[in-house]
Amino acid sequence: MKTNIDYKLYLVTDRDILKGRDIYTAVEEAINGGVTLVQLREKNISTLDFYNIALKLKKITDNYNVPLIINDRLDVALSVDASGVHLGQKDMPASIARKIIGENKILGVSASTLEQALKAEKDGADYLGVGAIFPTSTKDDADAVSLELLKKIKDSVSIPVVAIGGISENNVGLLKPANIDGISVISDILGKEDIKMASEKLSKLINN
Ligand code: TZP
Ligand code: MG
Repeated sequence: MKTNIDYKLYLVTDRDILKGRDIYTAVEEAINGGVTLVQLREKNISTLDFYNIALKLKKITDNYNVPLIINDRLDVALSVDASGVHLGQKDMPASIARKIIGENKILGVSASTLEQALKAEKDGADYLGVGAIFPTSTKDDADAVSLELLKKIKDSVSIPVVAIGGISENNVGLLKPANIDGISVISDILGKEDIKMASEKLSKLINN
């Protein structure tokens, strides 16, 4: 069920950035530091590996009552009974995904223009991931979104808006005027030596 989802500190996983550290321990530390939502994002992986990682990660997120969202793969999301799925602009169309996953699963959509944001909302998205709001080296094909556009998107839709891309403890304050619902972070949490402390820092900054 998707009641009262807290989008404030949304962790997206990336095993490359973990440099061999265990993804399950990393996510658990991040949750202990204040992460409110987790997205499992895997690229170049077999379906079986993706499924197994998702299944194991869900046991951890369930322990903390933190929703688990699966990037791109509706089948993986449904097979482990994840809380939802996150789709990019080149993934399954949101309207079709909504039909497949039903009303009770969370549907997130990436948007980097106002048109994409409005369409995603119309197609049934529960929230938007908007970015890249700052330069990032984590996703090499990310479109840039200005702070002005982020604010415009937030003001134009009624679903929650989460900013993503290059967000760190050093620049998160710049997002304040956009009045968004949360931030989505990879490297400023999973790239840090102390993952729990990194999430605590971000959590404090967004809850201050
Ligand atoms: N989508 C837009 S930017 C991005 C994704 C997945 C990468 C965000 O990673 P980081 O390390 O927080 O910049
Ligand atoms: Mg995708």
